[in-house]
Amino acid sequence: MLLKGILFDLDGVITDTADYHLKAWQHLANSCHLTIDATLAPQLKGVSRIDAFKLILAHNHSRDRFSQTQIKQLCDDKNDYYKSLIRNMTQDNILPGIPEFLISCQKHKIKMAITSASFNAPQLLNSIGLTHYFDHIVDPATLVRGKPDPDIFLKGAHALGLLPSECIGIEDALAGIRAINAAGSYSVGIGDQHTLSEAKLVLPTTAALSLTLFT
Ligand code: B16
Ligand code: MG
Repeated sequence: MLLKGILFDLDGVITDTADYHLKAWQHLANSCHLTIDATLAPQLKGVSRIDAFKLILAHNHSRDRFSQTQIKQLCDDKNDYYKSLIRNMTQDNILPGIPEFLISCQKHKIKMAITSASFNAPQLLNSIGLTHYFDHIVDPATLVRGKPDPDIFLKGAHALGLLPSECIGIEDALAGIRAINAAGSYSVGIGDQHTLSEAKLVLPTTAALSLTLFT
């Protein structure tokens, strides 16, 4: 494959915010007497806010406990808490090796897009000063279906003017790896080899990212 584009997940790939999402879900779950155990926690990664809350409800056998209006309000509450956690984000929240990797990609004229499910992505990227590296940020509001559906990665490649097969996707969540594979891009997982075994390549941390792996 001649690599022409990279489709980056944000939370857990560029920033350490995956833990902040989980913290905000834990906070909401506690207030509703719901539990999030070690099996459920990784399943919440990468999926949209509403889908994550539905997973929490299903896991607690509480699918019908709240009305649609209440669900929307509780998701807003989670987002308010999450936003309070990321209010003071700085460059210190960028994961190891990411600035060097972005500089190297830019030098080699590789196009880059953000393919994050998060509505907070543009603001977060601004806070950490990385917006200028990216040619496009896919707007999650335009998605028909969230990860693991390939939609977000297909839109990312298209916005870069590339075929999905000319891109790699980098993800920390299984839902994201499945979406990349379904889009027809080369999937790179960041994290646990066992959890992300469906990825074409798994790296333990972002510090291991290097263009030499893909050329
Ligand atoms: P928000 P990513 C995802 O971001 C997170 O992994 C996931 O935990 C979160 O539910 C989702 O964004 C939506 O985020 O509530 O901020 O709109 O991993 O796709 O960058
Ligand atoms: Mg992620």
